[in-house]
Amino acid sequence: MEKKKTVYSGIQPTGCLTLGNYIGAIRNWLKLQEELEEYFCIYSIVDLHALTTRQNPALFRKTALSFFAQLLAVGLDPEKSILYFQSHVPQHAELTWVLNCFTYVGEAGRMTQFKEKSRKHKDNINMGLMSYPVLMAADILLYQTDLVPVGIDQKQHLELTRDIAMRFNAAYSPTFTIPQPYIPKTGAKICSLSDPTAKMSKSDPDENATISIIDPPQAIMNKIKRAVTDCESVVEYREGKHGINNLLTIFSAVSGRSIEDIADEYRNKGYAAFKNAVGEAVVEELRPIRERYEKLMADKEYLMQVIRSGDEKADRIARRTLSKVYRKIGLVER
Ligand code: ATP
Ligand code: LTN
Repeated sequence: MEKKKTVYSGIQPTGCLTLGNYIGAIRNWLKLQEELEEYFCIYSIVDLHALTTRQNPALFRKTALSFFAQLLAVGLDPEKSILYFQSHVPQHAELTWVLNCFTYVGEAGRMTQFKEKSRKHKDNINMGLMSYPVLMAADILLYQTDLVPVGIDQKQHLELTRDIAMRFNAAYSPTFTIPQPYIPKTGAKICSLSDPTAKMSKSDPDENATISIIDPPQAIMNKIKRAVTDCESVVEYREGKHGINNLLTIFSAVSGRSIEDIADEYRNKGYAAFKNAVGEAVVEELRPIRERYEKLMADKEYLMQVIRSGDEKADRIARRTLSKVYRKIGLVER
């Protein structure tokens, strides 16, 4: 039998998981997790990455724990996958330092995300922002990862990871597995409800723009009712109808029905009836998730136990890779 492929991905614990994260990323994580014969999945809450922007400590701590519960609630299973906090495995920060020494300033400075974030946060262009993709490389390489499920926006970071890994392997001897991106063809992009030309993003300060997977049913219905559309009244998927296209995409993703099928049913029923149906479909998809989430949050002891167990499993693998790296570069054994 062929060796299982190691799958690794991470998500920053900022805000709540949105419908966009869920449809575009996490459902894909779940699919991979279920293919136990083929894949061994490791998913990380990358809290160190979130430090590149200033966080309120009390809120950050609370959000990160809630985030962990949300990931369990959507179906990530600690019996099947490793689920852990990046900051609890110190090897991430340690390997980042070594890999920083194998990354050129020019390369890091060319990253699109770095350039965009520098433009957006002119008052806080910190070293962490520049080293962000190197920490991501450390995440991936510590676990000898084969496949990295990410959105297209992270592809450039993955290419940098591969370059760093190949550079290291060439300078010493094969140490790191060279990872491949795994970008799902079908992963729909969900847009903001307030500005359907922009993507739905969990750090968006406009509450009406995003649906969190733990929003109460009434809030979901209201947000969808208020979603920005156009001034026509025909429900169809067409160039320029960003708001309606987005709602059709959401409806299709949560119901499993095709966009054409939905458009056929609602074409001439008016936007109000259509929005109502979208809202109900989203509420039904998210209801069991929210119920599981509430149960989990009421049992902190269980949560902490699951976290510790994930941390330990991750630590064991990370430790092996880091000691190999330290040996190869010639650090004195301790
Ligand atoms: P932030 O606002 O903190 O940047 P985000 O909501 O944009 O967060 P990320 O943490 O950047 O999300 O991404 C987590 C995962 O969710 C990635 O794999 C990304 O491709 C996916 N994702 C994020 N937003 C969307 C969206 N609107 N539609 C589909 N997938 C998305
Ligand atoms: N940078 C990624 C999150 C991330 C990640 C990773 C993804 C951090 N480390 C390792 C895959 C593998 C993002 O912004 N989506």
